[in-house]
Amino acid sequence: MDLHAITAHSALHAKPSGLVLQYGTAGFRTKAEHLDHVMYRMGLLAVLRSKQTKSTIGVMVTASHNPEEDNGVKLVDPLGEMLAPSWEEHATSLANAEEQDLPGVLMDIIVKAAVDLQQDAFVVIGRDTRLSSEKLSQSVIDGVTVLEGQFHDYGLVTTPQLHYMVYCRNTSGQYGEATVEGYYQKLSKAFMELTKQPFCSEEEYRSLKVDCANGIGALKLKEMEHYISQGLSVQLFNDGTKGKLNHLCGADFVKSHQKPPQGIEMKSNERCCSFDGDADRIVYYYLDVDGHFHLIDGDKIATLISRFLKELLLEIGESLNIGVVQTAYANGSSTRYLEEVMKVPVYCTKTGVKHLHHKAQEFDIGVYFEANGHGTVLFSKAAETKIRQLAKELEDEKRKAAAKTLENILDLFNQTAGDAISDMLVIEAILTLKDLTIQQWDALYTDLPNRQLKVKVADRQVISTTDAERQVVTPPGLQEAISDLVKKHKLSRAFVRPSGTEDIVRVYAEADSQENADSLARAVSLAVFELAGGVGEAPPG
Ligand code: G16
Repeated sequence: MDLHAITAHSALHAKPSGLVLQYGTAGFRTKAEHLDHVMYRMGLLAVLRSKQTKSTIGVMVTASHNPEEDNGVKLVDPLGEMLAPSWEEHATSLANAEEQDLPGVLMDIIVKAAVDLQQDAFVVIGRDTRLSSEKLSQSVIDGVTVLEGQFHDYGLVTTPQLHYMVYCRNTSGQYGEATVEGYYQKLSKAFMELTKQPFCSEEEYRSLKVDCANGIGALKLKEMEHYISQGLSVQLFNDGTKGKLNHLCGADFVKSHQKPPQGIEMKSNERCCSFDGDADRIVYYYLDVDGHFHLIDGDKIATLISRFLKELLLEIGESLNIGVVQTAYANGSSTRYLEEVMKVPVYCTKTGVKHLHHKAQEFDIGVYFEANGHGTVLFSKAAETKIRQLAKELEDEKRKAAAKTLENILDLFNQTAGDAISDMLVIEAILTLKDLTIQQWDALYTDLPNRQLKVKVADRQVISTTDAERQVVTPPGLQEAISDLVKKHKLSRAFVRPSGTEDIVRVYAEADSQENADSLARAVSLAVFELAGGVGEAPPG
């Protein structure tokens, strides 16, 4: 390891003195102009992680749902999952080391993590469509090469595509071929198998309107379109040709504002969906005949999928256990429906797919979705083997067909991370197979009215939480204030937490009517502003 070269190159990616950043919910995120040093250093760190795990590691340059001016970076671990928590700490200390301390901090990580420097390293890199992403990914490459790591730059890919590449490479292609083409082929093969099955109804030609948030999802869906066109016709909106990334469109906008994105033409009862900026989230929606907007979020996606999987298992006559993982944002009605009607166990974790993913690994089939549309389904190795065996060996034709369907669903999910394209195809396949309209899906249960707001405070870290973020610990008095406000409404619930991707505090409230949910959210926002050091104009209480 050439410490001299490391410091010399670091000077070209100098850290703004005093700047402190945290590896947050999904890596580092802030204004793009503050991230050059972080990118270089994450290149260095990826090489160390690769040497330590003797595996390919991924580095994705994206700020996903954040505004165009932001950017970010996250590391992808060997099985395509998020970086291990102990390495998040290394990432934070490396990103925050002042220039002169960089060699020392690097050596410290090497010793603590027992990295064998003689080992080879391989890093794969991807980026989203932000203007800043290309230059920042060059800085990652600089970090990788100065530590003599080898790399492959996939260029423009969705975040879940990069996760997929990492997993493919570390399983010697068993999970799929580690190319964008291989990704399209794997998914489209499973999708076409599912939608051509003889027990599909003679449905009208299936078409779907997709809002691509003016992001990478548009490019990739265009590339994929012809692979799936026999089963699904997609019409793309906000494809990046004119609008701004995530601006008044995309899954995060639609979910948090509970209204359609700009730039999409919606007729009543048409199925529409939105991706987010790096295509790892998806939400569905439609307008009813009276012009009312209906949002079908991650909770309802999880419900549709778990119901379908349960029914399939029943048909096959196999008792694999299914668990559903949600966060505090899950609508109370969804949790009740899953537990009481569907009788599936539901668990709540902290926000961030890394937490949900981890919990979902405890089941034969772990379904996890955040309400914002970020999620997937994990099948344990044993469950996968069993399903493939049943699909091959069952003699009863009906049971065998159900097992084959389950096998294709398993192949259609991106099991490394939430993936808007993969989730969309799973949902479309389920709706086709069950002959369900979007209205019938929506009618599974009725969401409790809810509202999400953001509050700006001087330092969002003054808020700490417990109980999967449902209770505030600090600052003193805030939880009591929230609990008192919640008591004023029926069927109500509220919580606050510091965002791990934006410099704000998030407020969530639900209640028996939209008016009450709105008024509770506003009152809680005011309490946050007053007790947690709000800045700027106070929110209307
Ligand atoms: C990221 C995470 C999600 C999380 C979201 C919001 O999404 O991957 O798990 O729900 O941020 O996090 P927070 O509330 O902490 O800001 P994305 O799509 O932006 O990568």
